[in-house]
Amino acid sequence: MSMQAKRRADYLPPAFTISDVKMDVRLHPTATRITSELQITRVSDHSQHLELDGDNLSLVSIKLDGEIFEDIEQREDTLIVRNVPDTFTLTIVNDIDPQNNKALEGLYLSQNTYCTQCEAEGFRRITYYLDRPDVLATFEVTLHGDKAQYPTLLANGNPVARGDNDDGTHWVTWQDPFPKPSYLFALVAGDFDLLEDSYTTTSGKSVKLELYVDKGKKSRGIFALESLKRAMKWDEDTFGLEYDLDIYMIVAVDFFNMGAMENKGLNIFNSKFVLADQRSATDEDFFNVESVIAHEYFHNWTGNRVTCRDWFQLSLKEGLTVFRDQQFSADMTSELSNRIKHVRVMREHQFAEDASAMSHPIRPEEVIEMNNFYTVTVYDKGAEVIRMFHTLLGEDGFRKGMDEYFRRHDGQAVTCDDFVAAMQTATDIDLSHFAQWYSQSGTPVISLTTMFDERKQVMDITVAQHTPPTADQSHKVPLFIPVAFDCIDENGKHYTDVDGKIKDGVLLLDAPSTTLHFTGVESPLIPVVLGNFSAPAKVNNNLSVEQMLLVFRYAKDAFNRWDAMQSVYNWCIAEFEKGQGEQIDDSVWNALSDVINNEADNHELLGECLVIPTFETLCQTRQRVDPNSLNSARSAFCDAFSIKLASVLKRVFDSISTDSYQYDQRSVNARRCKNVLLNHLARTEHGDSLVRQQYAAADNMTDTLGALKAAQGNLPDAFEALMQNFESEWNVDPLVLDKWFGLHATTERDDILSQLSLLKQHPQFTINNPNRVRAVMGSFAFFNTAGFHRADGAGYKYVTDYLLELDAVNPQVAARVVTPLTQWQNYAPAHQSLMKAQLNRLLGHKGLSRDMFEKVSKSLAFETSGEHA
Ligand code: B3K
Ligand code: ZN
Repeated sequence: MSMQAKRRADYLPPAFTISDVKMDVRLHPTATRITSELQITRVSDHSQHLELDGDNLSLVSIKLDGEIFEDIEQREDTLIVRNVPDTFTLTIVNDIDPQNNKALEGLYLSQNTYCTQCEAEGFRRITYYLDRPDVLATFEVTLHGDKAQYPTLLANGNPVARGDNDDGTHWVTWQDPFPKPSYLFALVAGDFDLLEDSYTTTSGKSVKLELYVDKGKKSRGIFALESLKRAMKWDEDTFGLEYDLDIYMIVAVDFFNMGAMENKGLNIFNSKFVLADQRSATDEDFFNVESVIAHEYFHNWTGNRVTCRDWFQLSLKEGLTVFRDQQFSADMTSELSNRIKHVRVMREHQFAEDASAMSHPIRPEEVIEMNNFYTVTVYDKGAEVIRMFHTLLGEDGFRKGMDEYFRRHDGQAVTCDDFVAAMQTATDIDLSHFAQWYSQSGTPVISLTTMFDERKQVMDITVAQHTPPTADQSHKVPLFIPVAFDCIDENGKHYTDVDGKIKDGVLLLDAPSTTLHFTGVESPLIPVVLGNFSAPAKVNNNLSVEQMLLVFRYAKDAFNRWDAMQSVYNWCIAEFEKGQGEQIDDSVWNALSDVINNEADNHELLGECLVIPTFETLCQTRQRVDPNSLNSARSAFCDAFSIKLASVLKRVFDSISTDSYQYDQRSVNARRCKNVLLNHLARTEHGDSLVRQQYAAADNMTDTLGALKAAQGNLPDAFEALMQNFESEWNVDPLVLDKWFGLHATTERDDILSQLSLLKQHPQFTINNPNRVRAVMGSFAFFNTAGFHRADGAGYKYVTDYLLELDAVNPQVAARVVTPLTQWQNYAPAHQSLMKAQLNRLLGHKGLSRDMFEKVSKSLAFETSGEHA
């Protein structure tokens, strides 16, 4: 197994290409036979041999233009076919073992369903191929399988023929007329319930919609199918993009490494992102189903019709498609809560990635294992970069740019530079400086300094940017940053600068710093920056807590208002860290009480504003954190908050009536607000009865889970009793039971490690199912601060022991769960050495996967200087 890094700079076009593929697949649990007939043409002028990728395949035979061909050499990951002509047909027969494929890449058999996952480099585990995204071919696939066991046989494209054999098997042939890279290949065989529907595009084309779910789960698929139709309509209305095949299929499976996969015409989904009904799914689950369904659908244009030239360009399709799904979700639900959701992801996870050894630009330069680069940076920061294009070009300019992108590149495999060029040509706006966002990693910090001259009534505000060095890049350049900029005085009057550097509320910062001048100023102005999170940056604004509260009161931008409250909480928690929590002035508590009173009817904003920043978010504004003292300070603040504000919290809680369950934005906001309030009230004398009442009365999973979360950590007896009740109700339904696994794994208790061991012995737990592993070990490592960061290091060791086991089964999932351990640089020296000791154990392990090797070795090689984030 090669541990060598590949570099973006070393890209070479392929020496051969494949135009058409004819595949025949005879399904068998341990010996599935693949016959693939490839039409190959030499595209370079030199006389290279043909080198095909292949991984874990048993080669049976190989023919060139129908004749047995023996001038070949099998190496570890490649098959070299020597002295081939310029154009020829290669017929390869090989066997694979789906049943023992626990890594869930390539073709695997789980719970009596065959399915595939080929992105990024899984097709080479099915057959020998040029497994790279810049080789595009049409596919015709014939599947053969036992008819009783696998009545459904699916592949990409349209079904063109089918038949039965005498031996109890049947076969179906599928044709996909759109040339595609191998990573979009898919097949499925199983026995499902089917939901059927249809959709007529604006231009009148009728598309069959099919959703395949586990037997008995049909009613839980209805929402996903409705979401799909909304996404199809939205993409036509917003971008003029229609679906292209006659049929669109989605299959939900229980064993899946990620959320879902956009295979052409045949999406495969983790059932977590398909199945939802009122009883079993929370409002958040419904939201996620709709957004993932849309995301995969939107890939049909941004990803499939126009694909990536090489994997370094991943953000070309992912950043853009995440942006598209975010815009869709905002239109379907609410702009504000969507924006806050995404900013939380950026602050909790992406900023942490930037500060870690895995730091990389949205277009990475160097990769050992591609699966490690499906990151919050490529996806979420990538989407923020597209959002900045949208800000710079405006709605119409952005649409023109997208039209130009499709006009130029439909049917091609292209680069991020091609995308920028299309945007630039269509709008005639120079994007060359802006494009540095593709190559520079790290989180820029925007700092504000003010100078007020009371006599002249003028004020200067200097806005400076600085990007601290990152693990992968020590030298940084100033970026082109759209900084939404507002300015208020203590009476809430808004000001703009005299030179007009702020245009339409946005300052385009393209230099290390710039100074804005304000006149007619009677009292110091308060800068209100980065409205709607106009750029993926941190802000150093040095506001006093009084000023933050004024921002909440007067800012026009709702995001800024929410953010101001987050800063107030951050400031309060810092006081508790210093041991001065008790001294927080009554005026602050009174102001918080006013906020709650005044916004009592605005359930959306209040619900968001009452969420105290998470431990992970707080870490991003602190250095060398002692996890236990920060966690305790946060908790002490939460106690003080709920006790001091108990009566107003209770009054607003009582004022929110939630009628019988509806999934619409008004009810979602009300439930959300109510559950956030319950969480605070759980720390008060009302806690026990309120939580038990809500659990008993709940007619939906949002309120059930809301009650459990409120009880967790605050009301141990109620928690224990309600969790038992929940388990007996949902024991038969592992997807729902994952919520219960996750709650147990994130509960702070002294015996948490023995609790984890019990969870791992639970009849529904299996190391082979990524959802279960994420629910137990992922939740613990990512979110159980007290348990994972135990001062004796036992939490780190527990996770490491498990990772050693998991890595041998499913390296991709193991390499995800190891992330918190690799972020040792966030913590105090004592924790750093305990964490590194476990990373060293991992690195010393014989047979460590490439996935783990890359993350662990980078993390251990990372030397931090004071300046690193
Ligand atoms: N493109 C897939 C992700 C594939 C991950 C491979 N390890 C899902 C998505 O982003 O839509
Ligand atoms: Zn995607």
